Amino acid sequence: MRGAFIVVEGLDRSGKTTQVANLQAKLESSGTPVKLFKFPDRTTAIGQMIDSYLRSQSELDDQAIHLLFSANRWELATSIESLLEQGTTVVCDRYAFSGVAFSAAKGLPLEWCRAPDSGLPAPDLTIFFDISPEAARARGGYGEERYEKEQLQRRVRELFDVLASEFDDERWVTVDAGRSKEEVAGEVWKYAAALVGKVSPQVDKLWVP
Ligand code: NYM
Repeated sequence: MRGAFIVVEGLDRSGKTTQVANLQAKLESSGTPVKLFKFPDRTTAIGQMIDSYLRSQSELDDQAIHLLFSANRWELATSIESLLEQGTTVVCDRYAFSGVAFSAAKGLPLEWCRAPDSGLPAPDLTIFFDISPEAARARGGYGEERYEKEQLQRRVRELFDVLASEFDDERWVTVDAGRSKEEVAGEVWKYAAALVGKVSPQVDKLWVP
């Protein structure tokens, strides 16, 4: 049985990273082999260019940074696919949905943004962490990196809604991330536990008609 591919998406400061670590620990203790990915993966050569851009240490055209974010996923796509085929569950902190939502929020056309990620391994389930931009700001930390501005986050949230509307309830679920860590963890676990061991043998391709 192949591994499940679970993506966690959401606005900045929605608590994704904490919950992804928690989910990894729970899967491991339930005996499910699991590997965590995080995009952008700032450790690769491409990832270092992205990191420098996000920390405003370099400037890039919107199109150029968009393509680097996508290339950063493609450079790990084969590893993700092989892990899934070997039976390892892959949990991913952000994926192509962040890629499209953040770049389209800056004004690039949505379909242009989607094209470079078309054909990546498709998640079996995307768990979207929904939080109002006001609540995210109240958690602290906004403003340290590019994109951490309330108006942009509002537009990103609308664009995530557009992307979500293309998936059925089996493939995309929304979690209210404004609640306590324990409540959110409980709901994430409910979705993950229902999926692991029940995925179809084939890994689908994202955004391929
Ligand atoms: N981001 C993330 C993008 O703009 N495009 C992408 O493809 C991805 C994966 O990078 N504000 C943005 C969203 C975040 C920022 O992410 C860094 P994180 O999870 O804070 O490291």
